Amino acid sequence: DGNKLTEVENYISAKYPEVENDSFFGIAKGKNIIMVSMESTQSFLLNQKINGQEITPFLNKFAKQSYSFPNFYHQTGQGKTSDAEFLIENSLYPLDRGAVFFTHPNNEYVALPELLKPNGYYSAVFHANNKSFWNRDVIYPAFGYDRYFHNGDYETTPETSTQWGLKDKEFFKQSIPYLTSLQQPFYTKLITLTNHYPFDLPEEEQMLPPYDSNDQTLNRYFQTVRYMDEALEQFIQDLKDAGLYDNSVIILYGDHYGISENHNKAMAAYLDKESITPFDHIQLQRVPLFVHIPEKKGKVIPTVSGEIDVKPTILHLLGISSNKDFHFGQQLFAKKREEFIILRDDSFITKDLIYTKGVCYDKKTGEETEMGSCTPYIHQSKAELEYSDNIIYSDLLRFFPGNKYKTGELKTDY
Ligand code: GP9
Ligand code: MN
Repeated sequence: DGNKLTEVENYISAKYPEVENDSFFGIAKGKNIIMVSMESTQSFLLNQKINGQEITPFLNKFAKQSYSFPNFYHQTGQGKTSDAEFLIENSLYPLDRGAVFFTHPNNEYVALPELLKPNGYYSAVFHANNKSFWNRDVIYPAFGYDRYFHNGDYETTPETSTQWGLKDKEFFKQSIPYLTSLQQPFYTKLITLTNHYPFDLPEEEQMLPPYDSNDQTLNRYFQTVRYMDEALEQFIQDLKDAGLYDNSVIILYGDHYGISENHNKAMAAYLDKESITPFDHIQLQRVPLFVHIPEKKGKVIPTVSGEIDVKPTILHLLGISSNKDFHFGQQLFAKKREEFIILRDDSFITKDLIYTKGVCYDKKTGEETEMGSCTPYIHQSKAELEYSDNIIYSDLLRFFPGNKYKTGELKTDY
């Protein structure tokens, strides 16, 4: 079985033969990592107005001070938020059905919290919902998390919560004292909740004039997105006040779409299109990714990228060599990236092509193009997803030499 892992490793090194030592390697060595999972946040919201008002004024500002990736795609399946976490911390694909958080929590993983341990990093995750939601309390120890702050650690009243748990403003506020008390350097992840379907928010907390379409879901979505935007603004200010802003890399990412295909009619009207084609649908799967690095001005990096790329990127910034790691993604600052992102439903995106539902599209025009251009990528995406699935189904990372800890050894009492 160890041979099966070697086969995957050979595939990966053939895919990215270039070992690059660009100027970003180690640029944030020893800094804290503060990552925020932005619930259901899609890129189409950025730099847009409704009724003359910006939807995400803070994110738009923050993007300009960060490295931002306008062609970053979510790659999640039915495991939604948990799939995004899985992709980002393991650089493996989630499964094509079910949630890997539930089906394979006892596997050996080489996840970020565990990888950073030998470099002195303490790790913690913050999420004000039941600790067992998505089986998080069972799988986080396998990722190497030292501490999981869950709803038992937060004070919640009916006024400060929605059906999903604590509202984001209160969540961030109560997280700050925990965050400041952690041993540094730390690796942390905060998971927001308010911008979750059905996007409920009391009227007095709605800060945008109501959007007026006949799709109430879309109308409410704009309100909860703006609420999250304000919560993030306050959080970043609190990080500055706590002295954490200047010694932390801050990473904000959208976990997956918020507006499903059931709302294509309203989305088409909003985007001023006749309809949402399968091509448009794929382009709507872009979610924000902002990476703020202390003392760096940042810039827009349009490379085609996805959640699978975040783990190698973090290791790269911290100056940790990639041969200690196992990942399918490619770090985002590489000059020669292979622009090829595979979605969990077999769709893929390259620099020039989009393939979905059996049709090959020219990315520039959105028109159908001859299948021949897509064929080699179709084969490769099938193979790559299968390699990743095999790793999960056969628990192949048991054989990875860089795997320092057995899952059982990492068990922490939360
Ligand atoms: C639940 C939250 C939302 O704890 O992470 O999960 P989702 O439904 O978006 O996967
Ligand atoms: Mn989610």
